Amino acid sequence: MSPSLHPSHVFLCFLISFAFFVDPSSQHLDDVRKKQMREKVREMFYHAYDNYMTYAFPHDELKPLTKTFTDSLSELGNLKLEHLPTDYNGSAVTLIESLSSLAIMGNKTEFEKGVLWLSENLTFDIDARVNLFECNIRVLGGLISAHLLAIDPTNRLIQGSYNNQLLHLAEDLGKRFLPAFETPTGLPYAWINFKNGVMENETTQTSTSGCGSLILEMGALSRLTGDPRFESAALRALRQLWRMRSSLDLLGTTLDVVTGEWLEYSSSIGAGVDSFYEYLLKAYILFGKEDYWQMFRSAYLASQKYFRHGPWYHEANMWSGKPTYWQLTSLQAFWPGLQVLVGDVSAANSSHREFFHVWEKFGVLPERYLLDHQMIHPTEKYYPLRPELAESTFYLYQATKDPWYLDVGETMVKSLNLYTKVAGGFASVRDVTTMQLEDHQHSFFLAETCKYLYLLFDDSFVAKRNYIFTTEGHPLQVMSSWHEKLPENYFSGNWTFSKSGAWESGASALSMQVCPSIAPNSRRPEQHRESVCHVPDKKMDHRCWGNKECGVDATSCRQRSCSGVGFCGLWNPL
Ligand code: DMJ
Repeated sequence: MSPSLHPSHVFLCFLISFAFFVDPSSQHLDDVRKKQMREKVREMFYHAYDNYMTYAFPHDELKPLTKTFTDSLSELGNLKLEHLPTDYNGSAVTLIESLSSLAIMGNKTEFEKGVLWLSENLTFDIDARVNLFECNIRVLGGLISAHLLAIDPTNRLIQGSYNNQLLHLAEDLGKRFLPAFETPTGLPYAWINFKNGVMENETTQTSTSGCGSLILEMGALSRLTGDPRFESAALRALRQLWRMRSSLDLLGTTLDVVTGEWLEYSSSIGAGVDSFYEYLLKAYILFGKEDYWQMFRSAYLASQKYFRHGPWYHEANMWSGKPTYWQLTSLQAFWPGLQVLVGDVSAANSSHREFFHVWEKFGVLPERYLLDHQMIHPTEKYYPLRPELAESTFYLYQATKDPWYLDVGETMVKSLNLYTKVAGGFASVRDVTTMQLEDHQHSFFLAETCKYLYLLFDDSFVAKRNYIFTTEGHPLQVMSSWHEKLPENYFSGNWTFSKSGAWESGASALSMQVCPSIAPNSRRPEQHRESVCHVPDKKMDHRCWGNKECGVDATSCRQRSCSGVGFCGLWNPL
């Protein structure tokens, strides 16, 4: 068994304290509900998957309204039609993205069929210009993760023989990425042509996440193939990016890969930067290098200092730290999930609640919401079936086992079915104020949105093994052989120390003492830890006859009471 710092282990710290309050009858109700919800999510996944396979495969993504396909994905930004050979049939991106979800849902037949098809048909020897970041997280990540799942004997996903075909494809793809890194700075071009490398007059502009979120996939590829070039290229780029930070430990959003100059100074945890933070922490978990932790620690502390405003995160100028834009973006909703991984559950909970309020207000999460005007952005009103809120809900439920997160998941499943399900799959929402739809089912709906909702209601997959999930939701197993050195310490203050060398079979973050302290923070007594105090109401619908049937509020830790009309709530004045 490999040692790990897997999320579900970090979560154990919280489960232990919460377990004392769980009433067996409500536990049973939760279990029944979880099974029902899991089946609803499974249906959603197959509705999206089957329609893709029927109407779009082997092209990249499904257009669910017209039941056609697209290879010129606006998000993937790749495979512009004018660059495609006439016999081009797509790279089956949605199939690649679905493999790990199929594995998690236990569909061995479809997983094996997909692997075989890709082994025999997928080729990258095409004259196509692709976005490096998108291709890395979707295609390279999808292939590597599926390869790891295929060779894991506990899953028994492949009945016949498997000869590392997915790894060979991944290696071929990785080699095609390498020319992008041949710049004076080592920062990769955002676009690369599979066949011809970097094209003439290619744009030199890229984003922080574009060159700072490659290390998981490329690092894993190096570990699996023994070819160090992939990891070295990604690491060199990451180090260069980190050198370019301001004295406040902030990074801008866009930059020039040739001159190494920042083009956009506004800094945030959202679009253009998001997965840069995510990959620092996850690279540390996967590869155990102290470097990653040091970078993450500084970057995380700076984000809390300069972006955080109560539960919200605004943008700030990387040089001055002064706020720039007061906006909530849908992509930011991954942040609470990341905070759970570092053990900052209380902060995660309060931000997550705000994101969910916005979801409830509109029915889904709009792309951009103006915090200073409390209104939706006039042009970015869309919801392209993004996964981030589901992702954070899954992490928070793992951390707390608070059934409230199951309610959140249920609400999301209902909204997705109500507003976005059509006969031909699931369609993106063009305008959340009218719920007008758009003819696009992004592959991340299968790779992430459905996966995280499924895992929320059935986490048996993560209970078996220690995984981290890439930014595209593809699981990578945490293995001791990939670790170089264990960390000696974490955040000072409310973080405890790990005992080096304490890895053992089934070792967890709890047994290694790397969890944040669960005792109330004596220096900041006003900060309550959500769910350490939480006692659910007796009835799931919160109805009551008397105060005894009401629990303790998860966020404020205040005793709830029964109102005159029979509902538990925070009715007593402070
Ligand atoms: C996904 O492709 C990845 O999660 C990426 O990091 C940014 N967001 C999209 C889905 O919203």
